[in-house]
Amino acid sequence: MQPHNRRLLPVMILGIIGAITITGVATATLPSDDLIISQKGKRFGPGDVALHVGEHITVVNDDDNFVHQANVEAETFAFDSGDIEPGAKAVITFPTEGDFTVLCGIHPKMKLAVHVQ
Ligand SMILES: [Cu+2]
Repeated sequence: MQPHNRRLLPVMILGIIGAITITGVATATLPSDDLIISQKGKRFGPGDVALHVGEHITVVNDDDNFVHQANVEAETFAFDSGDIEPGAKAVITFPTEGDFTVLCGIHPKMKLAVHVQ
């Protein structure tokens, strides 16, 4: 490999990562069985789900009086729904395998375990 090609390598890697990211967003719009997660009673229901890479969950705030959130903070990706008002929902796509915890930033006891393989 010639010296000027080596300098291109980081750029190429960034390009590949960018392409993967764009693909991840695109798959979120593909129709698939919707896995609905309730937030009623200030708890995620069910509290434990298993997915394949690229699949998503739909978190629905079906509580009448509470604003919730659905946040993921992991090494491989992060998601922040912001406030989910009663009746609103957030869709979270999981682009990598691993075990993740979805949290509500408002109610620390709300936890959803997501196993992605
Ligand atoms: Cu909450």
